[in-house]
Amino acid sequence: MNQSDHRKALDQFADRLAKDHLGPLWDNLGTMVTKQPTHKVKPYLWKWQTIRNYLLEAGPLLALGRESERRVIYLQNPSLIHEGKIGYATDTLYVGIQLLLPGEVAPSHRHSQAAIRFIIEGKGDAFTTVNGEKTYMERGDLVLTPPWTWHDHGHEGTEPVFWMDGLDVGLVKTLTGSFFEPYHDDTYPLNGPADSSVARYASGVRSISERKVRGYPSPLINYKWTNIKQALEGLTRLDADPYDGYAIDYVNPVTGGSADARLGTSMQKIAAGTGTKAHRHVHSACYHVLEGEGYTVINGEKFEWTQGDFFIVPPWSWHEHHSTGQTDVHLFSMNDRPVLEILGLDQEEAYAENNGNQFIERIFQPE
Ligand code: 1HN
Repeated sequence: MNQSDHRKALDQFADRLAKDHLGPLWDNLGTMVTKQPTHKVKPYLWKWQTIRNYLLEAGPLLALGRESERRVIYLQNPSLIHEGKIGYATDTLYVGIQLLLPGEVAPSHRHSQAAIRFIIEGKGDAFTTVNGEKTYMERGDLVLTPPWTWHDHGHEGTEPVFWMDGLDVGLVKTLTGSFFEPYHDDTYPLNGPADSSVARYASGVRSISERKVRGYPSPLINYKWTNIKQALEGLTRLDADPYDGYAIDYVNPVTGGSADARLGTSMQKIAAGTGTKAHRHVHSACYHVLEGEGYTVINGEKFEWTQGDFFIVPPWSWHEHHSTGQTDVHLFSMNDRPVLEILGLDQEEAYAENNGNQFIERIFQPE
């Protein structure tokens, strides 16, 4: 048989297999097992003022209740809207921005997705309760809602409160693990004074009353910005990480592992006028600019940001951060690293060329 007859015979054989719902691995191995991670997630950037204005418009338009439990506008990555599917921020991660107005109640429910909140505007008079612990939310705080915990939000103050919601919606959907249950009442009963876990754990130590607490989920539900900022200041006496600047992971104070077992959370400080070298890793990340201005180069594309903006670093993508303003930059980010690490799938690589910095080939333009 010559080569083309041979190919024809193999193709005809594959057609016969397909009729019996079978496939030849010799034609498909390279698609199934790629040499490096492949995906459709593109980086994207959303401006804070756009999101904030839409939310304020949605304020009087949407009353909260059991019909519409949360006033949230989510980041819809344009590269992920296909085949009629809702696009999230990445394949695994979902990010929404929530507005709660004075006096409102976002009713209690629970779900199997892990959730975190990062407070963008708030003076400590709106709150979340998590399984009966009420915690007041201020700008810069990270609040945990571990999977299957009852949670509702309320507001005792006078100004609108905005926060970032991060959930592992895509991951849980892929793993077919989604469960949701509304609570029979708007609010879940309180089981003690407000912010008791902050009182017991906030300095990385624990109150002796907590000796019997086991590690899951994290007993601390609010990582106060004042404490995190102080921790970052402490780090500046040491060398900065070449790829992340001065950076911390939020951790569970009992286990030392990720604060939420599935959603990774970090805060990094890029000192005024400095920048990092580029690297890439398998885990993907959603960034929120808490303060400062600068840009991130992702696979040769420059994403310029200022306070409040959101951007995506897709899996296995070169990225580096640069501060351009007079003040230090603080970047909050959420990622899927804990899950990839548990599965032994995370990898990291440093950018070797050009002394570790990418050449800028394009400037990001919104689609
Ligand atoms: C959720 O429960 C909240 O509790 C916010 O505030 C956003 C997005 C998807 C699924 C559940 C909340 C959510 C969510």
